Amino acid sequence: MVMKPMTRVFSGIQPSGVPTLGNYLGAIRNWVPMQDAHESIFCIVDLHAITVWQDPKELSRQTREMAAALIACGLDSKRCTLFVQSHVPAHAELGWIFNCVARIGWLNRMTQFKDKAGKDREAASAGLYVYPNLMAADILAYHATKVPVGDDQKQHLELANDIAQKFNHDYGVEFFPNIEPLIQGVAARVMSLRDGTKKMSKSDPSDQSRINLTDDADAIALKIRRAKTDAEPIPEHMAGLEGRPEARNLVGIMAAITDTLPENVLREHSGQGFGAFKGTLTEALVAHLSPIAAEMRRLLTDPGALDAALHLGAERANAVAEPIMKQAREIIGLLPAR
Ligand code: AQP
Repeated sequence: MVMKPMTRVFSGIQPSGVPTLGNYLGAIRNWVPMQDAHESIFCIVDLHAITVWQDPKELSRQTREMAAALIACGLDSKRCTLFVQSHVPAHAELGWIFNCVARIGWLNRMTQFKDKAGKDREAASAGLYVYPNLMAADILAYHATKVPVGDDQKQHLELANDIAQKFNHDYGVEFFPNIEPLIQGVAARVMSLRDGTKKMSKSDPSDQSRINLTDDADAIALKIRRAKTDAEPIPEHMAGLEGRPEARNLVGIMAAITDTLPENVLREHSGQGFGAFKGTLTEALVAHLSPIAAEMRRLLTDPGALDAALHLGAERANAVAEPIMKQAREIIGLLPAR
């Protein structure tokens, strides 16, 4: 038997809609090779999703759909621990403990809350405000030390480390480890097809703004055809994409989906108009994503099997988290339950 190195990786994704090409290129695709390089824990973070309103029927459907998407993309419940956040009580419990450790001043500095709460901050849920505390708990309940994150999540990881250090300091222990971001190669940040300055999001009200992993070839073709661009042709060099966020985005998607650098895409297509380029991009996307969508459809015909895989994942996750929680309760002085 091959012994895995001890590094424990944790990452999560919200079941707040159908996973998008952005989720795929920016996160899920990078998780697949981690399964063999690390002890990997991947979580469908439904408790995070409800920090904004989720229709109850849709939430449970989307949670299963997310599980199907992750498995269809290559996560294998034999090589990683894949489960739903609310199935493992440690997340909510440690999240509460961290609500009592984190300082309000720290949370006030979180830019994602400001972005997500928008102008009417008073009307945002308290859950959205303490979201980073729950995220810290997600990771630290497993003593995970590596977290694959995009740039937008770095601030939350720093906060998680502040929480871990304050906990250790206040209770005079060396209990929670330091977390390090796991920086991926070329970080793919996929932007909206309707506005190249906004990231592609599964909860964007416009379905035309994103490619869903469930989209068929016709839907992909239509969305790419309608994607915003400009009248200029594909430039020769990256400098020619300055001030052209939509053009840059389509070139970036082409590079990511064909596993090359944007510079190579420009070399191959420079001088071409976006009409022709969009045709080639559609072909590349359909070739890459169709097998994933087909596998998702197949997996979703057997919800019982998906639920069983998630149940097994939750048992495995709980087996790691519960001993850590037991020690955490002792450190804090919570009276053990009989
Ligand atoms: N557009 C994107 N480009 C690259 N990576 C992305 N991720 C999300 N959007 C893009 C990455 O996907 C992982 C899971 O994200 P999440 O579900 O936890 O939350 P999110 O980042 O807020 O993603 P969405 O799709 O925008 O969800 P909603 O609409 O619910 O807010 C993360 O690693 C993230 O970086």
